[in-house]
Amino acid sequence: MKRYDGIKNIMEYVTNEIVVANIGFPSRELYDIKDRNRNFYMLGSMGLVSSIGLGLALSQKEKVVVLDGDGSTLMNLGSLVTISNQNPNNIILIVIDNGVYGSTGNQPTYSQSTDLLKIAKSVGFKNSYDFNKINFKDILTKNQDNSTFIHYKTSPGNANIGIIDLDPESIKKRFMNSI
Ligand SMILES: Cc1ncc(C[n+]2csc(CCOP(=O)(O)OP(=O)(O)O)c2C)c(N)n1
Repeated sequence: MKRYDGIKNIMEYVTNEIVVANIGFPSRELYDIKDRNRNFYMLGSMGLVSSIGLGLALSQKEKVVVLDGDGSTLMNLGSLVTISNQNPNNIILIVIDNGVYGSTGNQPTYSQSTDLLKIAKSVGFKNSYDFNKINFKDILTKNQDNSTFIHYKTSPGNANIGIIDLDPESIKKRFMNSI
């Protein structure tokens, strides 16, 4: 199963939650699967989607689902430490781990030998799960006591889809107006 189907499985249960997606194909695939005002397509900063998600989670009450990549998570591992220590109970950080920098040509990342779920547990995430071993709908819809980290292993590969047909300013404006 590739990232596209992983995002589909996640979005099947998303209703009113905020969704923040990583740069490149994760954002493009989310746009193709379920575009909504409450999606923030992060177009620029690899590694920072979890930090943006944390800021949103801390500044308002709604649930924030973050779709990150393994390469980007590895680029900003410090963010995991910050999130687990701030511990807002309304963030669900999902790392879609395809083992490669998929958006730039499938170069392998160190997630092939470094276990991101173990890292999340070891920096203090009390709720840290393998997507395939949980009922995601339950995690998403029930109130949690702590921040949630979900590791979602997929195969490499990008969907054959178009680009996001919105300019960055519109993405930001409609997102801000929706929350
Ligand atoms: C600081 C920085 N370095 C490099 C890039 C170029 N870049 C954009 S997406 C990407 C790959 C992201 O890989 P990953 O986080 O594993 O997600 P995937 O595309 O595999 O879903 C790279 C290298 C960038 N945008 N920012």
